[in-house]
Amino acid sequence: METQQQLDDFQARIDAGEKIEPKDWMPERYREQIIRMGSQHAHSEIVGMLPEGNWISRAPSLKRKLVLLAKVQDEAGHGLYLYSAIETLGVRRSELIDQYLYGNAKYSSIFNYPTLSYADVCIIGWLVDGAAIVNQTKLAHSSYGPYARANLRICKEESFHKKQGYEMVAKLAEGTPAQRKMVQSAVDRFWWPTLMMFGPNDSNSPNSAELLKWQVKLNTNDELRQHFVDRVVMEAEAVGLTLPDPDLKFNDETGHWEFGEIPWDEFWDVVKGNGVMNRERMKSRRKAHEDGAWVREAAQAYARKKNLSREKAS
Ligand code: BYC
Repeated sequence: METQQQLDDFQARIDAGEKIEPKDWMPERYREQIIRMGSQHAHSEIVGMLPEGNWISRAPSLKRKLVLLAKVQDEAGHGLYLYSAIETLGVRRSELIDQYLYGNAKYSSIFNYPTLSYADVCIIGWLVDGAAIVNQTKLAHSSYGPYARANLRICKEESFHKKQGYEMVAKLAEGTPAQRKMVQSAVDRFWWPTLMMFGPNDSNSPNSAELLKWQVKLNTNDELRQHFVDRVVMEAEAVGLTLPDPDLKFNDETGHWEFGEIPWDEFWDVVKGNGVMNRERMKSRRKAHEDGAWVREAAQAYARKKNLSREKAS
């Protein structure tokens, strides 16, 4: 039973800006929310390797191939930092992975869109990593210590991804007419799905109130989305690309860029599993997991053997 005094003391720690660490007392609901959101974040990093991984063998030069390989590998690392952070709450990684591969855990909607050209990979670096940084820079100040620290580390790598993505976009935008057409088409296809990454509007976000009260999230979905749009409009202008929104206009009074209505029906359709690539992505991840079963078994057997010999020696 959680007493009112325990809940009040916990809230006072949060309000004072203290970090909550794994062995500290916490409400069960706080623990559940960190596990839900943090594990979804981890799954997103892992599934997020697929759209870009699709282009590793077809990158246009050795340099671009090395850059892409390193980036995709970084995303795997981000997933592992996050799983480790969430495991501190007493849940096993295998349980989290089962919920994602065979249960109903979610992952970011953005990774259910196909990468049709190499320019899509460049746009993922610029827009998708760019959106992820806006979100994760704030999550690096989240109240749960291990999750905040994982995000801090992720942000350092993610900002490098965004810069290299933008550099590739700029190169294509100043290239041949065919290259310009290819990169503009990628912007057109990825713009709205990128804005959806920030989640539903605040009025339709059931988890936000609790997460904000406990400072797991420091900003609402709409605040972060606006921050991202304000940054990206200038970046698009600088490389001569058009954002596919006729309603985009600067509001002198608010100092922000106003944008059109996000296609929410499409968002919920993708979240429910009906996006163009949902089934394909899950099929690939399940196959990779099942094909890797022998590696996990061998690693566990090795660890058991090592522990036994250590016990005998002591
Ligand atoms: N996609 O109450 P709400 C990367 C779900 S990867 C799917 O607002 P919350 C990268 C939401 O889960 C990093 N589902 O939720 C990798 C909830 O459902 P449940 C990606 C979504 O948690 C490779 C319901 O809708 N970043 O950077 O307050 C290559 C209601 O939503 C989405 C993260 O994962 C969505 N977009 O806020 C390149 C960030 N949005 O769970 C790059 C971590 C909402 O109640 N996560 N839903 O069944 C977050 O910041 C928050 O969870 C969200 C949602 C802002 C996404």
